[in-house]
Amino acid sequence: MEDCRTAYGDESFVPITWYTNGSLYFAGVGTRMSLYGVSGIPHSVFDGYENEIGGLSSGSMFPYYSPIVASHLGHGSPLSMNAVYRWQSATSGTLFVHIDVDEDITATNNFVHFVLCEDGLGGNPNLARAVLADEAFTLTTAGQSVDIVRTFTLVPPWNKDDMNYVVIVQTHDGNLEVLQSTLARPGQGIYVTPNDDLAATGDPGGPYAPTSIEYLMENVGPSPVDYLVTPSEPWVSVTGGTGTLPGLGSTTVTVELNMLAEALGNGFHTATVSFENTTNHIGDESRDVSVKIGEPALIYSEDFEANPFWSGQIKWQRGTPLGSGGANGHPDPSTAHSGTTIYGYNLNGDYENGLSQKNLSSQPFDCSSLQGTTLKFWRWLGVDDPMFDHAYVRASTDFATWVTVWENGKAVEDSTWTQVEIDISGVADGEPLVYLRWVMGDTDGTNAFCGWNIDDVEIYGFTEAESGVPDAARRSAIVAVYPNPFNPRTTVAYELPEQRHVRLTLHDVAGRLVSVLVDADVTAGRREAVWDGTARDGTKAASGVYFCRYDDGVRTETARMVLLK
Ligand SMILES: [Ca+2]
Ligand SMILES: [Ca+2]
Ligand SMILES: [Ca+2]
Repeated sequence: MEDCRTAYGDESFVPITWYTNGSLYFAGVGTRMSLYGVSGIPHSVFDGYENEIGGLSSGSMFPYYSPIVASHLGHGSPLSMNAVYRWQSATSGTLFVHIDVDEDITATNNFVHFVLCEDGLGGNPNLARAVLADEAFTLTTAGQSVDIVRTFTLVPPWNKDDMNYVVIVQTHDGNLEVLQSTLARPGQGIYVTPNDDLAATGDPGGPYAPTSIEYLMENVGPSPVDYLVTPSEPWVSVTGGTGTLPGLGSTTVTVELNMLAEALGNGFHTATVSFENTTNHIGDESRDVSVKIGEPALIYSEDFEANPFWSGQIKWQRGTPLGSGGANGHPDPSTAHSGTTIYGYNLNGDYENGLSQKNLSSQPFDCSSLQGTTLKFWRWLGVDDPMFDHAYVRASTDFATWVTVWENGKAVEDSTWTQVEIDISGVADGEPLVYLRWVMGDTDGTNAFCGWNIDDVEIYGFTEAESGVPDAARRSAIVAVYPNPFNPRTTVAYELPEQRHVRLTLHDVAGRLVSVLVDADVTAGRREAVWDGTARDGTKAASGVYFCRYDDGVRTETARMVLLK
């Protein structure tokens, strides 16, 4: 962790000072406060602790507080922070703040503060003009991150050229430690909203829903940038994906599934769309596109007729239900849902009063290739209102942290086997180890019910779809496209092991046929086809992304190519 004091020297630290009253009051901080940062250095301007202090550098309190500040400057910060601002108009702007947690945070009751400061105000450096609405900062674990946005307006006579935008993360408990602060720098590059991906579902052959999503791409800096938005798969189209954005300009980009998506097979298909700032790549980002086609497949089923070696605490038992209990609600079932065997909490009657949570834990399920993972099972449950007694279903990927995926929202009094379906995709999708747990309890001191009985546990999911091409045939048919990007001429090299009828076609991002390069019987070996940038109708093709599709009846393959004029 860098020590700013060592890195920049004491003389680099300038006070950011504000007299807090009225709108400038920080709850829990007091009435006067100042901070020290490195003038003009946008990142990690404050690398250390800061306590509540007061006074200008020329003020009477400064000699007293300055050594306190200096003594704290060597502490490392658990956060790194990056803030930019941009203008929507002459006087209104937006702050974009990204905070990464680098080390676990023990400080509590933390907030992000946004302070608008002005140099030269009353002859002082960095005096605060205004404080924007605080944001509770709840992250505590290394690896977490958050994005925060604030809009602000300058009020006359504030001097725009002298304004500084300061972001501070501070605990309101204990020593009022400042965890990190930074100066926002002027925005640059592109910024894409919303953060959402296009996640579609549908039947084989379509239609799918949703089929498109609209993004706003903004140039948050003052200089023009060129941009290029490209999908990774030919079944995704981009409209408005290439051009130049003037300074502070914006454009709408539509990403949609095209007709090629209708040919996708059952399963889960993924693609990415990259938003590229081709001028300087500041702000490059991407969004995912996915299509779930058909019904999720049954991946695992457990009927408990053979011992699955699940682990049950206390009265969790695998065996034949006996139809016992039912002091409240209904008794346990007298027959299994399938075969003769189930898992139940106390196969011979009701749960205990005053019970702490008792678990039935499954063996791990491998869901690493699944999306949209769903748990289904048959339940015969008796449990009182959750004001008194509890039943849960939980899932975990490490057998340590458990996520509750179901709990009794009211009393449950099953008198028949009932199938339950629970979406566990948020926990299970893509995870190699997924544990399930049925929990009986807590229960209060009176009124016992028959408790959990479960049978025929099933896990469903969408599996990542194969291309439909056998592995042996998946070796690259298109060897190279060169040059790429190109203008206007490029060569597609391909290879085939035996004579076949080859169709080599060019499509635009909407899947429309632009040109046919090859449609002929071709002998074995490496071959080349040249495209001179002319479309079928004789016009010159526009700048943008094209897909070259190779099909020899055995193999199909698609390569991406970019025409840049
Ligand atoms: Ca069974
Ligand atoms: Ca009870
Ligand atoms: Ca029971």
